Amino acid sequence: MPSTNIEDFRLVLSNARNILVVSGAGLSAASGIATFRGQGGRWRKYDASILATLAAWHENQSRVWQFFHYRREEVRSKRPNDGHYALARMCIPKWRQVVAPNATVTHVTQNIDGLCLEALNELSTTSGEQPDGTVIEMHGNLFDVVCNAFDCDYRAKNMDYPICPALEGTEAIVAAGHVEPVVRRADLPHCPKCQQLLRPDVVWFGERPKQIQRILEAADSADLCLVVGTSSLVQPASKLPERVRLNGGKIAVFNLESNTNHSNEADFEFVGPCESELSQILGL
Ligand code: BV8
Ligand code: ZN
Repeated sequence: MPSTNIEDFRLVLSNARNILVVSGAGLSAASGIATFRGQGGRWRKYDASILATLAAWHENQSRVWQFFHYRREEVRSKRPNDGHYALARMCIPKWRQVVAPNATVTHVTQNIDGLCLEALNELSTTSGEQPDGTVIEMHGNLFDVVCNAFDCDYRAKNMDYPICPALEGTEAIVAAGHVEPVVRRADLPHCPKCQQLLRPDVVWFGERPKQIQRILEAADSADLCLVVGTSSLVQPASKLPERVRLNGGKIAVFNLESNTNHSNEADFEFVGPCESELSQILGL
């Protein structure tokens, strides 16, 4: 049975040498971004996870780009919440040294909203301190694009609104009850380098997560894993805490609900909204 004792947790935290944080959609819920288990799991009449696949992309690039255009614009105005800032403080020496003086911190997020990095960059700027922890967006970022051509290396951050004129207003057309528009391939985003189609630079189901070797190394050297706001259903992210435990490390779960996939094997479980729980329990 996991402990809920904050003092015991903070003692483990203060002795930790390498901390792995694995976060999911629950971390961004308080920022107004729906979780996949919530209504974020559906878009128009589609199951979001079906659209986040290579098969969907090959079958209907117009629909997949409309989906990602919608999510880009959903996320664009969203801001980090206190949960993001608490984890960002774990990556900046002046705060981390207070609670985990001897620890390296690697924060692997499944989220593609960019809010973990935004919070870290913001705190680094305002504190004037360079982070000594790392944030890895293992499933990519909504505002990154990559060329669809196998022989072109173009990839870039693209904050354009809209990412291409033809996608603007597609959501409103469907919301008004009209048939889903078909955006011609020629009018979808194209690579400035080779003129082939661009795709969102996110990791779809069946695709290799980003920086997976680095992530596995961080898991193998971790003696503490914080599992924050994730249903732990998607691999390989969901297998990382177990990897830490098998190496003798400890697991602390932070989730709105109890009995998530890792609760029974967790050493600590803190049930509640991470946007308020995290900073309070971390002592940051
Ligand atoms: C891979 C980007 C090989 C895109 C995402 C059978 C057939 C085919 C494949 C598989 C299969 N079995 C397993 C697989 C592998 C597959 C997989 O796991 N499928 C699942 C469905 C079974 N995985 C893959 O394909 C991965 N690739 O395995 O490649 C490989 C592996 C290693 C090395 C080399 C090669 C790629 C998976 C990536 C998919 N892309 N996102 C996009 O978003 O469009 S996944 C997407 O869904 C998210 O990124 C995230 O990972 C996942 C959603 O999960 P959560 O983040 O946990 O969100 P969820 O809503 O589920 O839960 C929210 C939680 O928060 C809840 O617990 C809730 O209680 C809590 N919460 C809510 N509010 C709060 C809160 N907690 C605290 N505070 C709150 N306020
Ligand atoms: Zn190209």
